[in-house]
Amino acid sequence: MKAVVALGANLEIPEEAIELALGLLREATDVLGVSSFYKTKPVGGPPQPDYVNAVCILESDLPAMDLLHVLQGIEKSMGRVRTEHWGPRVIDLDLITYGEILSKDNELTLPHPRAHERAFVLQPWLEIDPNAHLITHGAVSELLAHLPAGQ
Ligand code: A4P
Ligand code: MG
Repeated sequence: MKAVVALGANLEIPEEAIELALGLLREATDVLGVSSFYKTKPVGGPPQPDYVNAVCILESDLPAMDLLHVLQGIEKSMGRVRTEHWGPRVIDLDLITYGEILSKDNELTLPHPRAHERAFVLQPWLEIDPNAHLITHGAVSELLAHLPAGQ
């Protein structure tokens, strides 16, 4: 099944953190495509450095929860320490969609509950899949066109 994974980093050298996370993802799954890296202003949270964001599309046979655990394992191996909600991070890996799975579980909500309102996810996703759509909210191109500034 195809998964869309969003990567974000805003500590140390963010581009290197994203490259490293992509390398680790390639060891665990079949990465089909990677967007450019986007420099973005932080959305929410405390004052913090700008982010680098990217999106990749991968193919995996893992059950959804196992794929989430792969992402969390990579975060952990890269030294992610969870302190403040929406605070700065060495690396953040979010599962945006996985096939057509719908889940309202707090541990794994699919599609990701905030993806539809975040330019730093939608823009790189659209770059690598012009037909991208969110089963809950529709075409990514439309969502992006109607986002308020600063998201
Ligand atoms: N969780 C539930 N669903 C998912 C999912 N689809 N993918 C749970 C990943 N995790 C999911 O995540 C908190 C909990 O969400 C986990 O226990 C997991 O089981 P976290 O990564 O520990 O915490 P977080 O990232 O601080 O929270 P969250 O809610 O993922 O934050 P967001 O919404 O991802 O926002 N600004 C810019 N420019 N770029 C960014 O990348 N990122 C954030 C984080 C804020 N502002 C940003 C950026
Ligand atoms: Mg996260």
